[in-house]
Amino acid sequence: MSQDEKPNKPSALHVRKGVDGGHDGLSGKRLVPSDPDNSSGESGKTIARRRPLTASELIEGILAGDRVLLARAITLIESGSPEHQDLAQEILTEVLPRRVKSVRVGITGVPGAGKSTFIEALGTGLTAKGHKVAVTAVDPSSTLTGGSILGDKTRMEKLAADPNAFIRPSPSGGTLGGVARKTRETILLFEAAGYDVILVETVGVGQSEVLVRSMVDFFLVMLLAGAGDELQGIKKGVVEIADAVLVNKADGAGTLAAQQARAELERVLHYLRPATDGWRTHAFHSSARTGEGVMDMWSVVERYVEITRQSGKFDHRRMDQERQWMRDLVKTGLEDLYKSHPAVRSQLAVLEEKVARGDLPATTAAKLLLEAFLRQSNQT
Ligand SMILES: Nc1nc2c(ncn2[C@@H]2O[C@H](COP(=O)(O)OP(=O)(O)O)[C@@H](O)[C@H]2O)c(=O)[nH]1
Ligand SMILES: [Mg+2]
Repeated sequence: MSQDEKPNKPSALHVRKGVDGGHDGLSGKRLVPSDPDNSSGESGKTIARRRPLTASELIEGILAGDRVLLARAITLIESGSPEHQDLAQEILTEVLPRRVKSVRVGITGVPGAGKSTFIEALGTGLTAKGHKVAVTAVDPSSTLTGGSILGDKTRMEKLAADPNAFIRPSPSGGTLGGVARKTRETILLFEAAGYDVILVETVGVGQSEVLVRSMVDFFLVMLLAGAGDELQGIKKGVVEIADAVLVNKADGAGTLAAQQARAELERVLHYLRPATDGWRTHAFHSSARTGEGVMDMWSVVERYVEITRQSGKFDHRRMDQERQWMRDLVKTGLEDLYKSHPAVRSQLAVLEEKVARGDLPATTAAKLLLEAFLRQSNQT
């Protein structure tokens, strides 16, 4: 984890070293003695730090909005240890029905589009309106590098110091699917801790966008004018999964170009099938730097939520997302079992080779492998 937290930044980062020494999104190990959101009473002191907490202590803490305990529970979710996983599942099961109603917004765009700056402006605007805002990210590069660049707090200094905001950088390590699993579960904990607006940032590189789309209610695609970026977004199909398209950096010398790009996108969107039934995707422009257009974007989200809640689409999508997620987990689990199965492993390479050479029909080989898998699975 290569976070560049300065040790003496304003306090309220509220995140601390994880229970297993794993990362919790920050390299700073400083505790925050006067955590304004903290109701556990002991969290500012070191006692809570090392002692493994029980599930019920964590559950109570999360439900009470204790940020320190929330951070620790997220660390459990991110941990690879089966023991931590069990504890995390116990916590999730317990808090699941006790979450607040939230709006989950995914925000994508190429690096440099201004996502973090936008989230800073939006997030502070929302906490000023009385919302509790949680921010996290899905960073596909973190699966390779083990470090996360998204959701870092360098561009979100005000928000990071806001007692009604909670920023958790992208989980790292493992497959993109693994990162997505952690992010999904983290979102559930955010909601249990009372965060009613969840912002999920991701970069525009294909697969991660589809993943984030599958865990949010509203999907915002940020584009830049010029650089053919608006066309890029269209070509990649990302605009097709957007509930709104936002041309950022509409300020100074960029104002006109942004307005033109917006108009151009609006024309294109007219011909696309909207990502959400009963909702028309429109293009907007903003300046995350000056704040212009940022809260207008939120009004669009609010309108969207109102319309889709009324039509039932909002709840339906959430239910579909949960179902689909479970199916994906089962599928991945089965695949893992299959691949690690001794009988399968002993034959796989040979059969694949035969199939590749045309010595054996793929169907026959697949049947043989599945039979080998089932035969021995049943014995154990
Ligand atoms: N002029 C201008 N610059 C911006 C705006 N939003 C972000 N930037 C700048 O663009 C760069 C990248 O912003 P960042 O938020 O880190 O983009 P991200 O990679 O999409 O998260 C930074 O230097 C920002 O200050 C904007 O609305 N107008
Ligand atoms: Mg960023």
